[in-house]
Amino acid sequence: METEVVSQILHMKDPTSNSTHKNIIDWFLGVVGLKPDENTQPPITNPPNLNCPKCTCGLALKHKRIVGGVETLVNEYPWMVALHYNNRFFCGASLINDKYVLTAAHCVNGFNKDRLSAVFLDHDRSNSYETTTFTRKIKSILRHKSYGQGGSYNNDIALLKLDQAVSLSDMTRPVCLPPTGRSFTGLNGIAVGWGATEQHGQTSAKLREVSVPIMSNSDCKNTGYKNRITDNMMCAGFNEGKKDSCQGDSGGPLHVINGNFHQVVGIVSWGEGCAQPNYPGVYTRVNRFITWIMANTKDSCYC
Ligand code: 4AZ
Repeated sequence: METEVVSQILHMKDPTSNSTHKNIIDWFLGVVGLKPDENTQPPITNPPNLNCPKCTCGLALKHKRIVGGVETLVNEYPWMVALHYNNRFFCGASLINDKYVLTAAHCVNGFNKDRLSAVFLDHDRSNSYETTTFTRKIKSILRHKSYGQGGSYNNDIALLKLDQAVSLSDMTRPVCLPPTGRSFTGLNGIAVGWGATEQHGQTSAKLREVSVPIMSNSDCKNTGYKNRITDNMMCAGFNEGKKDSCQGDSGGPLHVINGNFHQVVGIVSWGEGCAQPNYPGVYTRVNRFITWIMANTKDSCYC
């Protein structure tokens, strides 16, 4: 959907602006999606009138290091949000700044915002004593206006504005947004969610994660999906299936780790069943929407 480069907003260095040998190699590796980890995130300029505190995005609580995945550590992903409707869990979401969570448009299609809530710091949803969660109501739902146009699940992205900002800390911090222009092909994606651990199974009580390789879109169009894959989507998974996100993981993040920083490169969106051979998981390609995200979250503090 979006192609505009927002390096001004994200203060990204233009990799072609310096002609040293190293920069050309870095640029080439970046273009083919193999750029080595960097330990820095580009600084973001927040509106001066907001008095935004200094903060850091994307740091997992403990950096060590669904179908076929493993349980996460308790509160390992401080941006992970459980969306509830009528007090019942139904989708994932990611905190991206102090006032907005990012999720899938299909998660909030036709929903009444007054029945929605965003639950922070949960891990085992069946145990209300394990962690101290907190909840925000939703002030507004912004579904991408082109959701579903040009292909089903195309532009499957939405922003939920929280009724009250969250105070950012080590326990609650936003995930980093990915830079524009990169494909992430060949990198490992980590999907996180409370979704079903098998096709047609129940959602998981405990938060889980699964590592799945990100495919090129041309490879993904050679799977069973053929031309159902648009440029606004990203596929991740194995040809033989086995590991995947699943029903209930929708709206949650697919991360790439850049140094110590987690970037939300995808949003769990759709798939033909779960972990089926020749049908990888399909994710919203977040870096196609950076301009849209920044334009619609101007009243918030980024890290
Ligand atoms: C779902 O129904 C769903 N295998 C989410 C993700 C995937 C399939 C289905 C990906 O919410």
